[in-house]
Amino acid sequence: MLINGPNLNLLGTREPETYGYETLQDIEQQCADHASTFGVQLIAKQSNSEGELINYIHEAKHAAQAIVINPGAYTHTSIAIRDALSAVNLPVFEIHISNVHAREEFRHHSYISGIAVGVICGFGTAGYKYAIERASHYISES
Ligand code: CA2
Repeated sequence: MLINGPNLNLLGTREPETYGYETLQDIEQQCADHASTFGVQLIAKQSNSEGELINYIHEAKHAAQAIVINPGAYTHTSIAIRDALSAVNLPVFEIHISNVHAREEFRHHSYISGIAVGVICGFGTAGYKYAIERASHYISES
């Protein structure tokens, strides 16, 4: 399951210097195509609401074998999303479009990284495909 958090529905419409020109729909389609080359089916979700993101994570417990997540700004604030990810006990692949470590200090800490298999950040929207690839390999190896 690919989960995108708040404001990522705006991709491709604003701040292209930071977040690129691709829309979320473009990214979800590319990820679905890429996953299918590994024989993996993608379920893509996005929400601007913390509770809804947590519901998607709960849903993943029975519907998915791995979670690729860009939690947006909740990365830096949400113990609730971290707890939900820990609770479902699925491998988590954290992705950020921008290099959060080269930005404001409040973006340097992630509540998610400590429970993630790995973190991809700073490679623009191309990072999503790599996250899907790693998650697909993880699924086929386990
Ligand atoms: O770099 C990333 O992927 C982030 O997760 C994006 C979040 C930010 O709060 C994190 O620190 C890093 C923000 C997403 C905002 O998305 C927008 C997309 C287009 C236009 C405006 C915002």
